[in-house]
Amino acid sequence: MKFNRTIPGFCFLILVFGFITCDFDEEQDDDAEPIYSVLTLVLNHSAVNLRFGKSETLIPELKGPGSENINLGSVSWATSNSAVVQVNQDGIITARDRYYAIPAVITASANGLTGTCIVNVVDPGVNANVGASLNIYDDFYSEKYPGYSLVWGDEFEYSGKPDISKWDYERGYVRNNELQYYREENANVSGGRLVIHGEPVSPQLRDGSRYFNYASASIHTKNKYHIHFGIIEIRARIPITSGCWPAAWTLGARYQNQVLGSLEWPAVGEVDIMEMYRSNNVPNMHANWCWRAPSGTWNPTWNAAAFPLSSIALWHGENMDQWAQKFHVWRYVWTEDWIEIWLDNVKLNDQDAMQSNPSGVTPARPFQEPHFFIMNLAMGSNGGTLPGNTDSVWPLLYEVDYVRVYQKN
Ligand SMILES: [Ca+2]
Repeated sequence: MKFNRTIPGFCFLILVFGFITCDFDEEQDDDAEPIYSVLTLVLNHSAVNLRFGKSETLIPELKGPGSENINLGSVSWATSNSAVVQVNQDGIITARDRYYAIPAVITASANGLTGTCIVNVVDPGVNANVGASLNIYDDFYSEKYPGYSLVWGDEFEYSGKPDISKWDYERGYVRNNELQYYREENANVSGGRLVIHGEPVSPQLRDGSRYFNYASASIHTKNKYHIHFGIIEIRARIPITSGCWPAAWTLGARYQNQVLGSLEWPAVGEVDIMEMYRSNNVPNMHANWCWRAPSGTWNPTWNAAAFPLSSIALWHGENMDQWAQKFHVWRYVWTEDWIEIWLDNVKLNDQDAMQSNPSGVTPARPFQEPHFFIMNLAMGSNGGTLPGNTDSVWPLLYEVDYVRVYQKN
């Protein structure tokens, strides 16, 4: 994402609620038969966990008053995401995406009625080693990671400015032709949260030859705390307004670091644990890694995943605005072998931790190196067009309840 990159032209579309069960049953038990007071179209499953490549038949049935006397008629089928789960006109669904998938919603329509089934694609063979060793799939909200201890973090249970023993600031203009001027006053701690607020400013702020109509903040841990394997948890509530670009991410600790020896992006490695911005005015959640491409000092190779926020909200049965009103947990699980990015209890993307840069480039393996952590609210650029200055949406708030880092004992 960062550094004027070109957005990768592909989006992995994805899943994984199924991992939270130990035996990976392919079907969930539906609830006991409810009483239907009105004519209703129901399917034989309201939710299915389906293994990659497998199929299941959905059977529609009318329920409710007089249903026994009504012919169902022809049924038309649709899937919310054909990249994840396909459905044919006989109601047979097939799981198509291997490792990840946002749950797909299958809809049957007949007689002016619709029935739905939520389908999660599961594949317990993929990355099961990580899940088994960390035991994190059984209870997502458990704060206990067997064999791990909390080693660093900020609960933001104080008031004032972010703790300077942990955080530093980016200032002024930094990158990507973004429209905001970064300054300390736009990052504050209150109510148990870090609050980064983005806002229009007048008169303009100036950094060299650049002038800025907006102000925001970016805080980071460079030379304060460097993460080297472990689990990062971030609980946050993010703005999704057009034009905003909230992010929680890492860079190799030697990035332009006068203390450790200055290396450049993307060779140092970048991890986008959380990034939300619009593509074609559709809000997308991104989960990415990048490192250096085979040629060109500044050229990245991306392992990128993007998800329409509307689909993510659907995991919770919500629309985007409802989703954005709540806090959510991003989790970065980084072992010496493998790395995963999770949002709530769904894996968004994963990466081989041994990934190499091209021969002769330092560092040889960017995800074997310590990284520092960054949280910022960018505006414009990839974020798209901002609302007018008099819009009631201001200020844009990026609120962080906590950041926690766990490491193996
Ligand atoms: Ca807190």
